[in-house]
Amino acid sequence: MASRHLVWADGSSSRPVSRPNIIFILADDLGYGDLGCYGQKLIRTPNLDNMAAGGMRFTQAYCGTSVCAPSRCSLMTGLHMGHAPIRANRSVPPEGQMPLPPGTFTVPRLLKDAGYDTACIGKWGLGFWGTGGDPNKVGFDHFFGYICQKKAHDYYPDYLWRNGVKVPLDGKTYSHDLLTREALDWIGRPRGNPFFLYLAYTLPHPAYTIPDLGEYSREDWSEQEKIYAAMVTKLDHDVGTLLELLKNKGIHRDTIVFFASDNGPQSSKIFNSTAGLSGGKRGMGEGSLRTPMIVVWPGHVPAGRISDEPWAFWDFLPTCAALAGTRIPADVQVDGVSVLPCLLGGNMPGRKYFYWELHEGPCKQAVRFDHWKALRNKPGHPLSLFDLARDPSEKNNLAAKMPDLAARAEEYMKEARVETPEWPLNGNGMEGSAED
Ligand SMILES: [Ca+2]
Repeated sequence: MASRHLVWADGSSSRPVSRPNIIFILADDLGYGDLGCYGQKLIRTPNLDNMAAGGMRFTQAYCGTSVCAPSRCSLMTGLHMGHAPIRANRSVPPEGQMPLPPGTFTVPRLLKDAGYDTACIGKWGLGFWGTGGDPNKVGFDHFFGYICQKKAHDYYPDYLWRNGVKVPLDGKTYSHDLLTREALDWIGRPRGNPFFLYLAYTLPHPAYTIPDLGEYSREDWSEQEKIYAAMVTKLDHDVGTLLELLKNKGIHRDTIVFFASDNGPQSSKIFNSTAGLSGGKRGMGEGSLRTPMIVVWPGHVPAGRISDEPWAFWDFLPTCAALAGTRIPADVQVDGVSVLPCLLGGNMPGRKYFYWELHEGPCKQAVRFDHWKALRNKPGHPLSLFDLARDPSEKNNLAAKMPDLAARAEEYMKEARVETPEWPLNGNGMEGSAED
């Protein structure tokens, strides 16, 4: 780590921040309420609960939107759904999804240019090899996993990809285990630079399948419920393994680790996967958009702190810029702000609003400002307005009672978005094939 410099993080008081390694672990379709530390009673997640105890746990952190590709697009580009180039899941033959446009500025580009070693391991879904969204073109030195998110439904694939080369498999190996092995190997490589690992796990997204039900085999639940619980617990176990490796290598104090999910859960009623919040995958409710968010960095991020300050996936890019002591190029538009001051124990920077949309069927929109949340499931329909401070489950629509706030929300929804030929507000959103 000889090449590290000490830099001052934006907004930090007096402590210099050395350019840490950055790991973002992304779960797939994991609900806000699926972890013990977020109130889960049936599924056991001791490692993530410990992680939260050793760092910060956010109770109002948000995904980019409520399905895979656009949410990940927001995470990688620092853009919310009013500006993001990808605002729905769209398959593109022969394999993969609608690609990031050529030249899109991304987190791996930012960190690569700042001298980081960079890897994406897991599920990509932002463009096939050779397109503008080719992982190796957007700044990742190393890629291993599924280039196509649809292929990621298969946990026993015939192949995965490593840097544009097909890696044939026997079709009998649980792919999650390969992703974990690759991540541990890559972290363990000797290097002189800090590193960024985007570990985009596929658990607990369907297909529901797992080699071993483990501690849930005797539960009086449906087979699918037992598998779902075992998938979440397996994910938890391997997050624990990764954190243990950082400790064993003595680099845990030099590494900031984020854990989140890309969108709300698909079902799993017995588990109360949204912790009582409304909506799930593909919606605009708090249960659709809120993610568990845990951040650890021993000695820097306060241990055991729980924060109800909202922030969102599009803040990750500017936060990485602050962590790496680098600047976002002046010609790059970013919607997020660095949340590093808050992660270091200070205040969360203020902002006007958070904005989401989704183009699968008629365009859905949501906006949050202060503790107010407005959403609309179809263009032209009246919006609903909720007071999240009193009504986090979004049951009591106040739009008629509070027309001034509803009008403000309406104004923000207009202001936040740029109409493009790809993503017209009044389009049907179904051009190409929608998918998970
Ligand atoms: Ca997902």
